[in-house]
Amino acid sequence: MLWAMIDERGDPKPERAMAKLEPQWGIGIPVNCLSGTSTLEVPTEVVEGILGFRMPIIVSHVVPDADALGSMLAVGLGLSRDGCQTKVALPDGSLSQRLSFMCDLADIAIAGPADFDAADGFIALDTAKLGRCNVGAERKQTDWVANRPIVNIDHHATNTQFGRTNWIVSTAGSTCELAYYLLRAAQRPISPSMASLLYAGMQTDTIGFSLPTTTAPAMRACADLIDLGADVGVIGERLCRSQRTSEFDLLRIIYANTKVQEEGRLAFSSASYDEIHAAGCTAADIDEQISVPRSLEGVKLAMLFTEGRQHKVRINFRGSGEVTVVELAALFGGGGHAQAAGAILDGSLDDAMKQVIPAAAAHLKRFDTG
Ligand SMILES: [Mn+2]
Repeated sequence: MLWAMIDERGDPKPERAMAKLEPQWGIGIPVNCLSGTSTLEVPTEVVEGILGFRMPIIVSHVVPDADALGSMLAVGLGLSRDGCQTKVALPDGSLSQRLSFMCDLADIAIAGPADFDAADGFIALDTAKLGRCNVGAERKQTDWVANRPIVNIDHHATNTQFGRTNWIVSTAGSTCELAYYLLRAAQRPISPSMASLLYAGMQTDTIGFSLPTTTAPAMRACADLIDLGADVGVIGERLCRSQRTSEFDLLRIIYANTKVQEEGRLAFSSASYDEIHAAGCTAADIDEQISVPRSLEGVKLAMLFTEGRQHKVRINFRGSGEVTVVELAALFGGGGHAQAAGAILDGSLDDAMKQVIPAAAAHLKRFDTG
């Protein structure tokens, strides 16, 4: 199985030349993106790879979250300059209601069919495997890469290194954190909008700076972004306090459908195609709702089953404490991070639940100590 072969967790520490960034202390007010206080080594070939493009398309994963969108839009804006026409891949219907404000922050063109033909390469961000790239269902069936170079930048432990150049840092809390260092290493200016986009991705992928991936360097990177003009108040309001009634109604369903098993250690919920659409939502709006079953005290393994498209059931897995879930997701052809993973099953919601819940209960038992 593919997922099992790939990459252990931990810093990959590539053995190649590094463009080491040094903090520039004592130079007063930050003048540009090079004045940050947080550092991470960015492989030179990655910097050269992204700067070598003239007409790249930036790609992230299907059902893009704030980390995918933030890194894609900020890198797209950062690379746009005389002599480089950058576009982003964002097929119709793939943007959630909640995150549409992020596109409003970024004045960047969305790639159309002619752009895909003309592109001299791709930058993939926050995307664990080629098949997850958000390029549209039809294009996905084709050889859309056509031997052109891909620079692949990600923090998923299960990344398949599908790029010609790969920079995978599975210890990073977000791809936006990596994108920040990348833009600095490439000496590209970071505008206040770009800073807000990167900050939004860092905030959401660490669940509001509440996961252990919220490291001191990550917080320093956030401080740099605030210095560069990230609007913390506006981002917080848009991400945390701007739910539409449709999203709120979907949450009611997720709460009502939540069930608990295994002495309170396994919690799961679901939403059928009819329930999602009756609430006024679509598949693009499903993401954060896993936080509902996960929020119960004592839950070690949480799952969310959603049928955003008919007979396609997406399952989000979350582990806490010592419980990892990426192996469980891999049993069903999925992948992701150690404690946050996903899979998609064909068939009915009932069948998916009947198949996955017992496997999850068995998986949880492996972590029993007594
Ligand atoms: Mn991410």
